Amino acid sequence: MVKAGYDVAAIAGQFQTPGRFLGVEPYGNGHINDTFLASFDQDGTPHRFIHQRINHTVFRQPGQVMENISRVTEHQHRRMAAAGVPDSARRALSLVPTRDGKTHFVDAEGNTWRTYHFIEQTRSVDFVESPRIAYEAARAFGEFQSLLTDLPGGRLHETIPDFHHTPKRFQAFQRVLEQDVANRAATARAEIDFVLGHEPVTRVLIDHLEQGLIPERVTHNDTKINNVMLDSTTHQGICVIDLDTVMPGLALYDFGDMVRTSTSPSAEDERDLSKVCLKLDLFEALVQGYLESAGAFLTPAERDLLPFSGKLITLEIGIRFLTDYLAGDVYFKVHRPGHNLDRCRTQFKLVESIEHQESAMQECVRCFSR
Ligand code: ADP
Ligand code: GN1
Ligand code: MG
Repeated sequence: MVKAGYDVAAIAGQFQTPGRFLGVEPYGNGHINDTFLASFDQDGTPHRFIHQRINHTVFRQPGQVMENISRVTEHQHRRMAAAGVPDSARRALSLVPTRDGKTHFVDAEGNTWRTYHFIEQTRSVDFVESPRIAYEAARAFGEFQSLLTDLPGGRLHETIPDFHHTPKRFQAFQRVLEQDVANRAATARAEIDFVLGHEPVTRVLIDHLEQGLIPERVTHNDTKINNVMLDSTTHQGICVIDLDTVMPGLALYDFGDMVRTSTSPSAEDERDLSKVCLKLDLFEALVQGYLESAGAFLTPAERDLLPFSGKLITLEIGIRFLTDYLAGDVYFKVHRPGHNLDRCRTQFKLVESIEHQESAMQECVRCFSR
């Protein structure tokens, strides 16, 4: 069967999946990889798997990505087994090996494929529906970071160098603006000025890191709300997914991306900007969930910067969407003309909303730290 140009049925046959192949369909709303859901039947027992093609334009060394992921997921499972965590099979991703025991399969065109067990009875959401969901997502991401504080085996590979180096993202934006290859700068004047006016903000976390004021940790680096699976019945945050960017980083960029994607009750590409704003009750739930699982290892300096981190990463991702719009939509998947510009506008509206509420956010963090 051919889907989206790939013979995913043939790919599925390369992995140690049980029973008879029933079918496969494209799945999920990710901007980067190609994700498919495959169903199998083993003597009347259904089994489902996620097959993914790693975007090798974005991840130049897919083998290193897979090395990181297998180290991280094995460690999560080891830690949970040691602690006797119930239902642990659903609480971390598990790779399905290839028929010859490898973590991934490289097809004749050079595409790298991997397979995960499908996490059953869960769902992912593209924006938060209630403080409970914000709390659960943040608790799950904090738990993920916490489990990785003692990851053995040395530093993980940097799967995308300088991924959250905001000043370098700013410089990349300047280069693309100068070239204006798609001739779009004139259509985004206000957004361009917004970025230029925020240059000083871009340095703050990297300066703190370089001055030794905040530590490097093993972090997820893509903690948007649809990268955590929630239990369909209890709504509990069950499993953190999308581990391609797990690498050395700052806990604050992870918390910041939770703020970006879980404090406004609107989609990332919402065109009605009146719907886009930081809701303090969602922020409060996020802080509570995150500190519950990550509070034990965060330093006072990291705690102080939690509200700021939300502003910074929202600015950073907005800069990346704008950069991609100006470059002609070469990085993020787009589904309509101007999609990246719409996404950028949403981010900048949220940055402004955060700027209006930074002191209330600060007070909220203080409350939970007392
Ligand atoms: P991308 O890097 O493109 O964002 P993801 O790894 O986040 O890809 O997967 C896309 C979507 O597929 C997720 O938002 C989630 O809904 C679903 N998904 C991915 N892996 C699993 C899994 N193991 N079990 C259940 N759903 C999954
Ligand atoms: C991408 O893969 P996905 O859709 O979870 C991107 C993130 C951005 C996000 C914006 C490797 O994440 O950095 O924050 O889109 N991932 C990569 O929605 O660039
Ligand atoms: Mg994803």
